[in-house]
Amino acid sequence: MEIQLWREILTPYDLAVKELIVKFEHLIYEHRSRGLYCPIEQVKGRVKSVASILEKAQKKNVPIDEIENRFVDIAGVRIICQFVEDIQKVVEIIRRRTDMEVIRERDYINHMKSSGYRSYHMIVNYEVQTLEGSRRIKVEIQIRTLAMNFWSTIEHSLQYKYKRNIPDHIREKLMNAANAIIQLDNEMSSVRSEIMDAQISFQTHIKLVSDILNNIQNLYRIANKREVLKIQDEFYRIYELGDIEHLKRFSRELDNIAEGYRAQSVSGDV
Ligand code: 0O2
Repeated sequence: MEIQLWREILTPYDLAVKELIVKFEHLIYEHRSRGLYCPIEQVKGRVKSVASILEKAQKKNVPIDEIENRFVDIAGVRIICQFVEDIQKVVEIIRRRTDMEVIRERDYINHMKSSGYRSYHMIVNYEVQTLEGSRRIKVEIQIRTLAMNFWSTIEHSLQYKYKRNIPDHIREKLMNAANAIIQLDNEMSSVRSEIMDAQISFQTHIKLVSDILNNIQNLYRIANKREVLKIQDEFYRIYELGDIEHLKRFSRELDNIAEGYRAQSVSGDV
């Protein structure tokens, strides 16, 4: 790695991170738009700063021109899940994908680091297209729960503050906090199905209402205004009842009405 060219060197890493974020966010979108629970809650990513690349190289005694070969986390993507069980689901999704090749996995969930750090790490090869042609980039994907991420963020800041020599009394508190996180994640797992049901029905409700409103809006263009106003009033009435099954029936009836109008307008066109 030539330091004076770091901007150019890091460009394909930046592209890999951006593409992967789009892909994982699209997975969230696909799940939600089908009313399915998504094991991914949030996706973030970053390209390691040149300062931290150099610091790590110095610490690990890696010559500058070997950095790109030896470091697997210049490009990093972090996937945050709600529940510990979701982590394995995400791991399986990544293993099945054909646009990334898993080359290494480290399970710090079942094998917590001595610091108290927990996360699942996967290193993948990911191909990007650049001006110079295609490049295979190594990306480190860290998968962890919201609670693990909270712990790790705090601990990372402390490592920075104490230049990686965190005093023992703070280490001890961090270890206690890491154990509390395990307990918190376990408690949350025990109500996972209830939380998942609540979230799915919330999303279904949002999608249903937006489908109905779209249908009503379209009807304004093709149907008799008095009839649309009647439909709208009926919608408000059913909406206020707060009964999802009632709303689903209304949505199906509305689909039929809209279909009828569309058929009429097509036969009128002929
Ligand atoms: P940063 O600043 O987050 O980028 P390798 O990456 O394989 O050459 P390493 O570093 O031993 O060797 O791999 P490991 O242990 O899998 O760690 C990779 C990354 O995991 C780290 O990158 C951190 O992001 C995270 N990590 C690992 N251990 C800890 C820990 O104890 N606390 C916290 N908060 N994060 C941890 P970097 O480059 O060390 O740091």
